[in-house]
Amino acid sequence: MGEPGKTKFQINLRRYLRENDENRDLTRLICEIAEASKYIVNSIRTGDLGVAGTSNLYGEEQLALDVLSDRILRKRLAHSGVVANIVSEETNDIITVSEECEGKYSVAYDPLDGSSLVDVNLAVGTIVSIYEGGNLFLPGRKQVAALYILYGPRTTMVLSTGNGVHEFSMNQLMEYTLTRENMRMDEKASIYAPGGQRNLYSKGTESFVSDLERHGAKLRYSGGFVPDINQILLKGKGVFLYPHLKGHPNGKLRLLYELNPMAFLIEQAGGAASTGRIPILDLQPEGIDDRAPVFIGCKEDVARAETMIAELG
Ligand code: AFP
Repeated sequence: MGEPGKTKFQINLRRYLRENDENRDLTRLICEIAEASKYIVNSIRTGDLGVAGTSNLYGEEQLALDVLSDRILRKRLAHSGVVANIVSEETNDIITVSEECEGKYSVAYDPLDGSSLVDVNLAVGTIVSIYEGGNLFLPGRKQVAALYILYGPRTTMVLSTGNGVHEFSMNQLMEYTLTRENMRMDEKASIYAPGGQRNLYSKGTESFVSDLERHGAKLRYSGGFVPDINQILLKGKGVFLYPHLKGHPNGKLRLLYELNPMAFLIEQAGGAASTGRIPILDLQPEGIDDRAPVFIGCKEDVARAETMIAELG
């Protein structure tokens, strides 16, 4: 399949999805998100870092880039013709695009996760979770697709539609072409990314991290969920945690548009994602601002975290 002389790893995103018989409307939705990312990456590279003056649901000051990225993504989704409902980290409630949900998709996204890192020139990303129909409050296991776009030295999209996890890289024509196919996690971590204040860790989490260090795992933490997860996935040997903390039993990360999409991708790569007690993808969302603790990465390490938390809390 494919043009003679054109290796599989030059195939662009739309052609890859088509050659893998993906649903045409889902392909259209994913390609619209890819298109939006071109404008987001340009706004990051050249955009105004000034403060927008408004604040989001969490009371966090919205940087102009947050607001701009949200607007870019939302506009393309709203005009795609295949979207029913939208939830964004930057807005306070569900945005209804179409009352007719049959045959359409609903999307939860964080348009610029880690935006506070842009003004110190660290990598940030867009995270997207996609469901069939109009209901965004389904367990993450019901996602039909999840992706993130990492705005780093290279701009890459990591995507799964339930048939493995693949990386596409933006080329000089700003087109995404396949660069890694069917990425797989190893069983054991050699790096770990410990979010949250260590002095607020429970005994179980503290014991888990000490055990990682005893086994020689190295700390790799940037403060950006997308680059930190991307490093763990591409190296295949890592675990990220933003655990339950004293005073913050649900940790910090949001379920709908941070944890569910990343858990879907990592499970598709043979890894695991847990609250420390149950799989992230089995959680029943209650509201758009749901948060949960998370241990995500190599299966063996996530299982060991669950054991230690069961024993020590
Ligand atoms: P922002 O999007 O508000 O910058 O938060 C980013 C984030 O949600 C996630 O990307 C990081 O993993 C996490 O916060 C880092 O949190 P800490 O700053 O508490 O380590």
